[in-house]
Amino acid sequence: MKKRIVAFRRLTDRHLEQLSERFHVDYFPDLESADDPAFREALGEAHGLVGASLGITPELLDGAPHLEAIASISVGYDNYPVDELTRRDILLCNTPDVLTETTADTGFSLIMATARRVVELADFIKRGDWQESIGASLYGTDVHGKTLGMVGLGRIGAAVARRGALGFGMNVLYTHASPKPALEAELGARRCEFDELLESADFVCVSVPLTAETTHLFGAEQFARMRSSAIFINIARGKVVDEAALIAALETGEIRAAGLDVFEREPLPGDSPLPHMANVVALPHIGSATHETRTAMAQRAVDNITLALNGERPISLVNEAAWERRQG
Ligand code: 8YV
Repeated sequence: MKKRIVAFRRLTDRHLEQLSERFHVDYFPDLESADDPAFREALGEAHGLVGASLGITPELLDGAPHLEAIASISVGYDNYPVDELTRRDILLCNTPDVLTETTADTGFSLIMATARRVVELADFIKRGDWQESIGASLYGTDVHGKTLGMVGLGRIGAAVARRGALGFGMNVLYTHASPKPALEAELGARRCEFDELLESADFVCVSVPLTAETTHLFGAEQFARMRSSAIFINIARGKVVDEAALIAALETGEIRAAGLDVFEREPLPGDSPLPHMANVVALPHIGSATHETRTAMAQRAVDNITLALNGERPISLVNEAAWERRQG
């Protein structure tokens, strides 16, 4: 008998076909919440779960007694209770690598767009305000040759740093739990203390996972340490930043600008001032959102769940301990 999978969001017909050849699939393309009764009912029978952006709670897992594996269509897994999954011997898989370059492209777009005021000036021309050559009040600031401070030099952080160092001749400073000698040699990057990075960088780019330690890593004190000419970029998770403190720093000119792909609450509440601020470029969490990369992510999730439910090691496994427990 075929094992049963519950899938939600972001799968194409081709991925669904692949899954259906191997498993019985219940697909919820427009799932709005984990409280959907039909979804809950299907989960009660499911061996596998595939999808993106759904808060998985222990209570939800209580209703999924046969669950063996979850394949998230994301690299981040902050909305999964990893320890709880491991305790229940449920494998958690994610999609690293396939989205690295695309997410770094998004990060660099934000660096360029904020520095050169791309959105503000595009709006200027749309309003019909281009009557004569623009004045100094609308000039931007250079990117090339500046100092890029990478907070986190994992896969995505390294790809942003590579763009900066090799493409734009930027000096790279970084913080990371461990030194990265190969990247230091390749990019001339230098590891430093967080405070030194904040005080010296022209661009501070956040690329860390959301954990208890990184929650509100950026608050009033950190923005105060940054240069008044500094530009803040966040392609990680919104909760790494105390958003009220960021808004205050942008309003008072404590920092120059911000490029944000992620927010404390997503979708961003309609009353947030951020997208309306002239010195902010706000994007709706599009880090990995290209046709090519979202397809590759979905394929990785399909491959992960297929391997996991066949008793083989998935390509990208978050909780190694659950795999070992299942083997033992
Ligand atoms: C996801 C992301 O699409 O992979 C990640 O961690 O941030 C995005 O690429 C998003 O998180 C959906 O869950």
